[in-house]
Amino acid sequence: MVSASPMHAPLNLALYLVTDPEMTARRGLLETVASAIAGGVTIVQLRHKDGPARPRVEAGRALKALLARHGVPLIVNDRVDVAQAIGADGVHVGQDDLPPAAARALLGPDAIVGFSITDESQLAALDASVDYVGLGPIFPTGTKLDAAPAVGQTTFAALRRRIPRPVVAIGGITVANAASAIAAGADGIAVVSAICAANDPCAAAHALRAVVDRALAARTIGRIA
Ligand code: TZP
Ligand code: MG
Repeated sequence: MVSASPMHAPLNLALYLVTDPEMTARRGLLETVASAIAGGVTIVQLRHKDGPARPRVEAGRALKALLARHGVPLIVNDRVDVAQAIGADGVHVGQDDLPPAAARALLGPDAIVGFSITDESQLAALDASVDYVGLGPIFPTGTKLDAAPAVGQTTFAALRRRIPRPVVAIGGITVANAASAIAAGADGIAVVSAICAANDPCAAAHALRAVVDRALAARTIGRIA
């Protein structure tokens, strides 16, 4: 059993925006994220897979300043060193990145440490240093070319029950299927294209947030009844 010991403020994973440099290029990273925050995004991950660290750090510092004004946490994908250089709130590591415990040791007790799980074999790697899990892909996605196969709603629900942590669903989530991710036990949804590639990121975020809030409320009422 994994015991929870977060030192940071309670996490709101309801609508987790993962940025993509190409999809946000048209509008600009900061403008896209600002628009998405106005629509109701609750947490943001800077995901910038390729290229040198310097531009990533510069973009990240500007993003951190924007998010701090709105009280929205900034998570950096993969790179603990970039998270430190930016003064980000935490890091999200996958199976091939620094182990969560190493990320925690470097970033300290106040940092948010997220961890990706794509299948049952990876559940064992979950330890006390992990604050939340990104579980998926729940649905097929064209955004991450090396993504694991989509698990679907039923397998997602079974995996989720075995994770004693808040879980954010990721992969192929749109306004049409977001409610089913929450019904499968997710505490929130993480999206890239549904917001970054939207014509109006604010409207897209607003629509997603409304679906998530409704589905979370329905789950709470179901539990009470
Ligand atoms: N990890 C698993 S699926 C995925 C990541 C980063 C991409 C999700 O992108 P989209 O556009 O929301 O399907
Ligand atoms: Mg990674």
